[in-house]
Amino acid sequence: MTKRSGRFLGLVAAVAALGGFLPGEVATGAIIYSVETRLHSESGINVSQPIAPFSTVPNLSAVDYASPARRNNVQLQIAAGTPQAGSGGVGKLVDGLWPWDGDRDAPSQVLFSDSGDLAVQFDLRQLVDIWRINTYSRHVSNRTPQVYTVYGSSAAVPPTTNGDPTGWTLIASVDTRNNSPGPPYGTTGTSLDGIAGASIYDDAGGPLGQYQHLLFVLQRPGTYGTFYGEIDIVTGSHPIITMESRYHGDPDNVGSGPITTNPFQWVPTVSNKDYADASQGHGVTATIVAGAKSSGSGAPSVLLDGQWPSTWDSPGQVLFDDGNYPFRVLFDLKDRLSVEMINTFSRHTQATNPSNGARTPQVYTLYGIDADTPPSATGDLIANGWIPIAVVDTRPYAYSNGTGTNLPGVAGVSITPLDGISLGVYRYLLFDFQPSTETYGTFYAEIDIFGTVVPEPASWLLVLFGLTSLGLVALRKRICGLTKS
Ligand SMILES: [Ca+2]
Ligand SMILES: [Ca+2]
Ligand SMILES: [Ca+2]
Repeated sequence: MTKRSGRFLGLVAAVAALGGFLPGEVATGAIIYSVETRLHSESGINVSQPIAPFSTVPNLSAVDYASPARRNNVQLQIAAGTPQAGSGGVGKLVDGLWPWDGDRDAPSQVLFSDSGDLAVQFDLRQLVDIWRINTYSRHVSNRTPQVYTVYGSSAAVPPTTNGDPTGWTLIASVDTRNNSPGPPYGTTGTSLDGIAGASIYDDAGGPLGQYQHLLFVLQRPGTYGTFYGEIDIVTGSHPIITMESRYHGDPDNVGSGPITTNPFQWVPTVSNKDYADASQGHGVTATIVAGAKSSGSGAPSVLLDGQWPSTWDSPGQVLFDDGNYPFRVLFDLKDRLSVEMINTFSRHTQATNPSNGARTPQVYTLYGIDADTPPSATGDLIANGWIPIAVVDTRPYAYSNGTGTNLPGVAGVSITPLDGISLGVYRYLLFDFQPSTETYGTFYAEIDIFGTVVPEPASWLLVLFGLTSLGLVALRKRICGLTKS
């Protein structure tokens, strides 16, 4: 089945689903949602920014379509209801942060109302294929459950601006109180303290629909308003980040010498066939633009040589930095690339002391820009104009017997788009590497960048102009021919 027909069937299914599906019901080709609630008392949850709190709901994102850092100019407004005194503003729904002000009860970091329903409207500024809508809440006791309905409009001007759903298209109704698909979800009813996530999607795999406006009618589950911390609007270019770690010894048995077969189960191994690889001759360069590599480290070109380091401790064959943070590496792709996949690899020796284990985990944020000249790579990258693509942290994805930051071995990360087509068009990519502990830098072995060159917008215009000119010439010839005959 082609992508196009799959998408069409998905839309048909979505339309059919609007007729009478029960919220949360699992059915083929329907718009459904998954929900998870986790207690603050569980391990790993009672922290400021839970890294991977859910198994079926993605963690909240700072790189979704609605994030201001993506520069899509999405506008939010309260359409109906009144936020509670002490509540944060609508901007808290798109700041990419879990609510936290040093406490699990952070009213200024969320949007809520105790006096009635709240209607929040998003103007996406253009028609957008929406693949997922994810919502997040957090409270210390009884303000965690989410009960809401979300509607969409594909019109340039929305049907209403006062929270009335008349004329809007129903997308889904969510109630996290009764749709927790597995343990642990705390107590029943409205006493679900902790954090909750809901993810709305079309289980046929395509977009939920194409909309310019979204209307969320947020209901109070009981006496108290829910503490909404984030709403993510996810499009097809959104990154899916697959992370894996393997150990040099049992049970993973990667070994201490050359790596000749793929050590991973889901991530591809190091490639010399990617667009950026030196062997491909595209002239892609990697340059340290902030910080400095350690004296024993190899040059940034080791990231483009298509090779794993030959042993488990080959500092000259990897790029690393101990303590010169920020440590940032700029890739000049020398062309506008529709980026289809980015894979990053690291390797370090056995765990004879904790520092060794700290050099395999990968912690970085990846940025990009589609411009002839890159913005400044020092200071605040988002303020400079860089667009965040992905936030990576492999530490929670340990191999079977790894713990904490002591994870020696190999780590692989694969960043692919949700729609399987493109992460976006970029001329430059910027890796902002962070240490996995305070002191020791990761041994980066390779960065593979797969993609397809796309023409400058200006050359498209030239091509179109050229075709138009040819068309005019042909037309004139025909007219001339007609007048002559
Ligand atoms: Ca977000
Ligand atoms: Ca937030
Ligand atoms: Ca490569």
